[in-house]
Amino acid sequence: MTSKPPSHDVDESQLEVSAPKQWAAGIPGVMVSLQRGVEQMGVTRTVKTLRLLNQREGFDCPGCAWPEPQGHRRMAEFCENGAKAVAEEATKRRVTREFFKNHSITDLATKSDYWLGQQGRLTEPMVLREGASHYEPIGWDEAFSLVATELNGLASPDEAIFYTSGRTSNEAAFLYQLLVRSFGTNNLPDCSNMCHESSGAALIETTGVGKGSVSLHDITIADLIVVVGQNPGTNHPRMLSALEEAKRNGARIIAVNPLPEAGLMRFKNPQNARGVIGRGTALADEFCQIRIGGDQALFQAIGHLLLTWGKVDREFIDSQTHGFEEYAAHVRALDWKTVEHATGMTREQITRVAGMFVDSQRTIACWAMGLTQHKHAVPTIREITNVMFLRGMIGKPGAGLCPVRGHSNVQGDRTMGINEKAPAKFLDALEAEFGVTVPREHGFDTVNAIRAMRDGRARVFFAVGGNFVSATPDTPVTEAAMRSCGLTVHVSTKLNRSHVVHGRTALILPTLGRTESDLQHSGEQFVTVEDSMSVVHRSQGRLTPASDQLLSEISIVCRLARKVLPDSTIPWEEFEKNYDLIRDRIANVVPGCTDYNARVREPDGFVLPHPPRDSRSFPGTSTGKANFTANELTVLDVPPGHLLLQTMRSHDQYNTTIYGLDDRYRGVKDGRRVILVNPLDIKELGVADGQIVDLVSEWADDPTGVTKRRAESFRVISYPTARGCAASYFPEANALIPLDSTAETSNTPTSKSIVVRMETR
Ligand SMILES: Nc1nc2c(c(=O)[nH]1)N[C@H]1C(S)=C(S)[C@@H](COP(=O)(O)OP(=O)(O)OC[C@H]3O[C@@H](n4cnc5c(=O)[nH]c(N)nc54)[C@H](O)[C@@H]3O)O[C@H]1N2
Ligand SMILES: Nc1nc2c(c(=O)[nH]1)N[C@H]1C(S)=C(S)[C@@H](COP(=O)(O)OP(=O)(O)OC[C@H]3O[C@@H](n4cnc5c(=O)[nH]c(N)nc54)[C@H](O)[C@@H]3O)O[C@H]1N2
Ligand code: SF4
Ligand SMILES: [Mo]
Repeated sequence: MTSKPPSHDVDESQLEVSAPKQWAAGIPGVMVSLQRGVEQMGVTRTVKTLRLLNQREGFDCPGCAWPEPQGHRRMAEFCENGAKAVAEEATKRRVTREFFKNHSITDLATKSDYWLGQQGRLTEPMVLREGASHYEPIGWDEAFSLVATELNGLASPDEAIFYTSGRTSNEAAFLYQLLVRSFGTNNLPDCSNMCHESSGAALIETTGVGKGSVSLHDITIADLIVVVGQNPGTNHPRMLSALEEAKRNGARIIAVNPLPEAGLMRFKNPQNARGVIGRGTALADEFCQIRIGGDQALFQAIGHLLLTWGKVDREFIDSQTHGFEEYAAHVRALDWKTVEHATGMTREQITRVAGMFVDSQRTIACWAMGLTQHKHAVPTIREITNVMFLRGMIGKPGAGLCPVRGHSNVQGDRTMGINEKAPAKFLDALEAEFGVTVPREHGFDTVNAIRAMRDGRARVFFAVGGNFVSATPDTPVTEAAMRSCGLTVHVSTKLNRSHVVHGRTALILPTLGRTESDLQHSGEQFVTVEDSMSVVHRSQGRLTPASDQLLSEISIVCRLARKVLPDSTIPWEEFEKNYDLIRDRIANVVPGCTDYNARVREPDGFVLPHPPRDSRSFPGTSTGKANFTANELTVLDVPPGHLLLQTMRSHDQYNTTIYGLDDRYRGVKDGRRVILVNPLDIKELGVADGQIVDLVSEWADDPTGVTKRRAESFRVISYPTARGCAASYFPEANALIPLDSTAETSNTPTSKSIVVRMETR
């Protein structure tokens, strides 16, 4: 096996298609994780690294935000995709100054994110000076001075944008927002704006807390688990182990998805005999093949039936909720024809599903991007909370709301204040603790940040992690926005497209990853993270860093702060030397973090408070009760000749990081430019399976007057998706998503519902 990165970019002509799989994981999963590990890290390093993954004394998986079990941990407490995430970071491949000498920026700009990522870890700070053709090395000190000069030369701090992706540790995130706010702006967009922002918005309004209300243990003791708009087999693979345990304890599972995802159907757990040699465990008892965007209608209909049957928890409704009458009046007037049209499901199946809610004393609703990235995402999630409130399914064992988070620390970053609209109470506490004055006007979220750059209202873009230009919508618009900046800066581990679509001057600041040891003045440091179920715990890398020139994200923030804010009285230098000092401050500022240093040192860390979960109380809502809401039903209609396209992840990618070119469970091999279409739609639309088409998106309401967006050369694949609905991979299809097409309230791009047409080439 070789550790040489691919020298060619993706050749889509090699693409092969086979039938979608009926089950997930099993032995192929184990084989792939080992193979990827050895390719990138060699045998010894693979063994050493995987032994520490998700262990108490080791590091938190840089993959998704699924929690680790409390108490006993298995030797291998990770999944195939966790192993891939680690291999990607702990790779032995290196991007050196010679690499940048050999590749001009024009050359690099023609490469795919796959090729760029496969070149290996970044090893030293690099600068692309104004008008230069190549990145060249720059010392750390000079790099920080350059950023400080540019920032302090702006007409207003609001002309700078400070993005965060969700891998940043709590400590780094806390100091980063402190720096940004001390500098004078709330322009703190993050990946959450494109992800679970809709969940946060809906849950804060209805429950008072923008986070999920269940623990991992709750999942295993539930009677009924509804998995809506989520593909756990690929994106949260260890969730399948929890679902398996729940099934063994007698739970039933409803899967709601336009695609029959293998991981929702059957799980072969490689850690037990039944999974290795047997047929594994069947998961979904009921598969609802819903039309894209039909979930709001489905949950309104379930609410309607529960009310009609009188199968509601009167005691909970009377004592703990607000707005019931208005909600009840609204859903009583349900029109079944509209529901059947919106969902593509039969009344009979919806009735059966509602019956399963009635039969269950402990229900959990899980969801992810299939719900959050639509125009009506927030009302859709509010509709789920309505149904759960009707049955009293919150704040008791085995029941509750479970938005399953994406990035491993995206929830922690929010808790630490990475939020363009941080609550006033948080800002008050920050001011009191540090004796600073911070701005109060809301900053730019992701979409507004792009608009500001596009319109010349923002001139400096600084990112801790992520791949902004590939992850965001309307690729040509976003790229032009980035290019219009005076300075773009990326704190990164790996090369990506955001480094090669740059401002007048550009900096790459290479940083330590989760797997690597972090040695500071007071000794080896650890950091802390929060998972999707509000558990805060330690993470400590042990590997020798990819290069001796790397700085931790915390060092980068502290050193930059000293240059940008030379008169600051905040002890940045001390914070860098000893991360305990940062945690002492987190304890004083962040709600629920009292005694932080001691509690994160407990073997399993600690759980942040959550009143609805802990005491069935709702002090955080406007009414002090759980709020029912009456939501106008949205139905996504497409004109004849068009499809509703969702953009999703393959099994071989982590967002814009492409691990490989296969989507094993869906039967796609060696290529990514595909559109999955129902065979009946293929026929009706006059194209053929295997044909290459251009995708054209048409958005009639575009305020900028652009009506057509195009993504070229996608192969049509006949696939059992819901009628009228199609699927392509993100980020290849992002050019089709209009910047201004966003969710109401949360402003999240509508990445899961774009009206497209296939145009024959
Ligand atoms: N290996 C791996 N793990 C990851 C990631 C990764 O890229 N790779 N990304 C991480 C991140 S940041 C996130 S946010 C999560 C994302 O986790 P997911 O939300 O599972 O990711 P997506 O691939 O976007 O899948 C969305 C699912 O919703 C379905 N869907 C689409 N539209 C609708 C709809 O209208 N209704 C319903 N009911 N379903 C719909 C799709 O068919 C698909 O199964 O995963 C995290 N974990
Ligand atoms: N069309 C479409 N667009 C989408 C989505 C979709 O479903 N469809 N999903 C959206 C979602 S849910 C999300 S979360 C966003 C993701 O958006 P981002 O978070 O911006 O993107 P990632 O691809 O996760 O970022 C990858 C880069 O992070 C850097 N990195 C990795 N590890 C570290 C680290 O430890 N430290 C630092 N400093 N850098 C690191 C590497 O350089 C890598 O290239 O994309 C969104 N975009
Ligand atoms: S489920 Fe998520 S966090 Fe757990 S090992 Fe897999 S990728 Fe990592
Ligand atoms: Mo995400």
